[in-house]
Amino acid sequence: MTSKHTVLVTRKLPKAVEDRLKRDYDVHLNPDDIMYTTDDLIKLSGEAEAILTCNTEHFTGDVVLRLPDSVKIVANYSVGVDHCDLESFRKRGIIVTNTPDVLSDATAEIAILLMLGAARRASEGERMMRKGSWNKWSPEFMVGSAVTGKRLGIIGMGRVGQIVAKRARGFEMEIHYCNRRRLPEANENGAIYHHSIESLLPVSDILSLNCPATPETINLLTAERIAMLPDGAIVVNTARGALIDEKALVDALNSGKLASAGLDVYRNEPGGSPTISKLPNTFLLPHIGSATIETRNAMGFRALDNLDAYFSNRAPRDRVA
Ligand code: 8YV
Repeated sequence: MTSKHTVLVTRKLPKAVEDRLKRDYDVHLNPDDIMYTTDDLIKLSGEAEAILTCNTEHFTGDVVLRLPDSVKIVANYSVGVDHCDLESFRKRGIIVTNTPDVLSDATAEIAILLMLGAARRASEGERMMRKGSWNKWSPEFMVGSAVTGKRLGIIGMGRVGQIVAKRARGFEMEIHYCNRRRLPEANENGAIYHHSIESLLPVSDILSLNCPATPETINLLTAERIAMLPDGAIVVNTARGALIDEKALVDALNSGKLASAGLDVYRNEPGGSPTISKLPNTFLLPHIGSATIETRNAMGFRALDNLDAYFSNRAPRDRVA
């Protein structure tokens, strides 16, 4: 009988994923979902050959250097890999994988929810009902703006961006996008390509951020760029908080330059921004883009497929380093 390969799992995962892990690996699970410090992580990595991690663990250059030599592969339970210093992994010859595709639909659903919630002032209305403070109606009461027929600007037309566009077409939105590369015409489905963010912004009644956080995209939405959006525009972010200058966003929401913002991601996670949370014209969620049981299972299975491939001498399909 061949002995099983050893895997350290940093967070508690859905049962179906943990069952498969237990069946196929000698696995160190985290049933109490303890948040490991870097020292814990290094110590627990012990003799592990693989680590299955979430984006809550930060693999900085220093952490990667300290990983034991036994670790050959880090399989992320996430599509984003901005918590991993990929160059340091490459230098150490440790393989890194992610989980693309399987969370695109779930994240696009949340982008649409944020658009609708921000445009139709859903958060204000919901809070009013819960507080029992709805005591009047007038023609101008709780008036928001329509989503139907508006121009949607998408920054990052990858897997998620393309599904957001597809769903938005159901609201007869005119789709504009900016991406490193133009999509093949057949995949554009009428979406209008912009070479630059500066060209995209003035036609974005609603702006959706759908690109990864990389050195090129961090802080991409600055005060100067927000000023280029149409007055009363709406900003939606399901990608990463680091894409937005949060102070500039708050200023624009306070001045009325932006009508509202729908956010699922923040610079500070978990927690978010107390300043943003105080603004009435925001619709806020706690980073739940991929939080459906179907998706969270699929993410785990995809991470496991990558480990299975590595340990049977096949190339993991989602290798990023
Ligand atoms: C996950 C995400 O919740 O996959 C990603 O990049 O941002 C999220 O949807 C998280 O990363 C899980 O590790």
